[in-house]
Amino acid sequence: MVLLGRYLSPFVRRVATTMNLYGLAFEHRPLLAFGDDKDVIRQWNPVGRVPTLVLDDGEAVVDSAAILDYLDRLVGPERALTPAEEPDRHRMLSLLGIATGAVEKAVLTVYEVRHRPEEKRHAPWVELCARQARDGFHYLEARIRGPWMNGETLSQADVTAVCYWDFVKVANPELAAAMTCPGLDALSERANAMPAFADTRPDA
Ligand SMILES: N[C@@H](CCC(=O)N[C@@H](CS)C(=O)NCC(=O)O)C(=O)O
Repeated sequence: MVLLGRYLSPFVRRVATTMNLYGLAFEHRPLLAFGDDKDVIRQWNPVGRVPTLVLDDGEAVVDSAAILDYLDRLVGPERALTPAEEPDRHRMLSLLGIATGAVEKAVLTVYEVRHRPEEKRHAPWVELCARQARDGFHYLEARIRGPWMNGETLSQADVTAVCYWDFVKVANPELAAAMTCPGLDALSERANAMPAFADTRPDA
């Protein structure tokens, strides 16, 4: 399998980290979803976005949630980091949805600076995105129930929360500093001590 996209992308990183935790071998191609690389990604994904996972038969799986679901089915319910059974499953998927909403809003604050000239930025829109990101990460912060998000056992909630939180700290440090999430900081430190996370650091 070949994973397209840089680890600075929180969506790529959560896929790569999950593959590491599952012990699944893959080739990593750190393509940027902008510029010339986008045309390379378009060979497998018409919208040129990452992560895109190219399977051994050349078929591509697109969107990190779809890729995680594919990987979970590959390793089976006993090893999957997202529970297969209800009610745990919808609770986990809902938490992941909130986390993804929060980081998507943080990504927009970064795109605003990187891709829009200063005179064309709309401050109320940026502030709204920052607020949604803050509210989402504060929700995650309040949901930590032990050494890991769900208590004693590492789950997809930890992989996703850590990859997303680390992204904000690297890509928009001012936004991260304004949030104050000591629980997520501690979670990140614990997770990044593990090779599965350390090997995918966004700032590497
Ligand atoms: N919902 C998608 C989001 C993926 C995404 O936003 N990827 C960004 C990189 S962080 C991207 O490809 N941006 C380029 C673009 O949207 O054209 C997922 O979870 O995989």
